Amino acid sequence: MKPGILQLSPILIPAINERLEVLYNVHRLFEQADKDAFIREIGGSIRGVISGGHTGITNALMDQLPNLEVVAINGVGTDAVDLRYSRRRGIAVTATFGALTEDVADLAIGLLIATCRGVASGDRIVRAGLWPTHPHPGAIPLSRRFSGMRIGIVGMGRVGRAIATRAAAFGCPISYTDLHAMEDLPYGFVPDLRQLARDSDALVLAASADKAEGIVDAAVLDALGRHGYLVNIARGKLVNEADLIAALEAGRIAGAGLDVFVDEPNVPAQLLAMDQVVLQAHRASATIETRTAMGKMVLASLAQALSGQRPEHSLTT
Ligand code: 8YV
Repeated sequence: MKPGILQLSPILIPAINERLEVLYNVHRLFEQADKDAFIREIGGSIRGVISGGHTGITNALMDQLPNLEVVAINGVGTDAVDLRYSRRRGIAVTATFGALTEDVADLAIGLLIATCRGVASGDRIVRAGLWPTHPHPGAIPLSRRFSGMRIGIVGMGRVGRAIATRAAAFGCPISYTDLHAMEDLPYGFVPDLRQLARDSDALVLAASADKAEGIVDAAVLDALGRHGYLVNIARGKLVNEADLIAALEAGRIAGAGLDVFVDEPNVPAQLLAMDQVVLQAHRASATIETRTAMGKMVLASLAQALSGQRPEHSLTT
């Protein structure tokens, strides 16, 4: 009999789904109307789970899967899976490290340029037929230059480093903060986040959310200042969203490019109404290339764990 796999969120690459179907008895929880009844029915047969990065899996659900051997996270964030609990139960938790670095860094740069150059607001002006009314009020305001901007990166992991490489090619001086300075990097290390914000024209969040909730608060935003931009391609909860909204509303920062939010997929109404904010639906890793690479890593992790090997990218076993 094929091992039972519980899939918690969709995978949009047909070839990956086909391969999963060939190898496993795949149960798609997101397609079920009565999820509790479904888990009661098939929970005992589940040996592997595929979860999203930011959606993860609760301990309550893992409790209902007594034969669970592996949680393969289709992403790099491990903040939504309790690693300590998984370790205690001997469950391997794997992630797709390295697979999404380039695309996430690309979108960070895209959001930086879109935000400071007013790409989305410019698009809205053209679509609304306001271009011919220029220079009347409501027409096209000047934007800000990206090349040469001082960029402060929060979190110098794989993604942070890839953002730095790209921004450096635009002539941007780079500084960063992390738990410690990294000797192999040519960029300035600023231990204090508020100081980093003060020294930067744009702050880019690329940190893991573990133990870092709400680190970007009113004080950090005020340090960034009224000409400063915030870009977040990491986790919404790194930012105190109420403080961010207040700072944007009052013009205490210039704008924000956001791919992630505290309560996805719900985006605060105030942000939706702001012209100086560029919004994305948590899709920095959502390219065919990256999602294919991620899917292949998920397949490899499941195969390794369910054949009794230690998965190459396990964090817990
Ligand atoms: C994905 C992510 O959107 O890697 C992560 O942690 O948040 C994103 O890459 C998500 O994991 C898709 O399942």
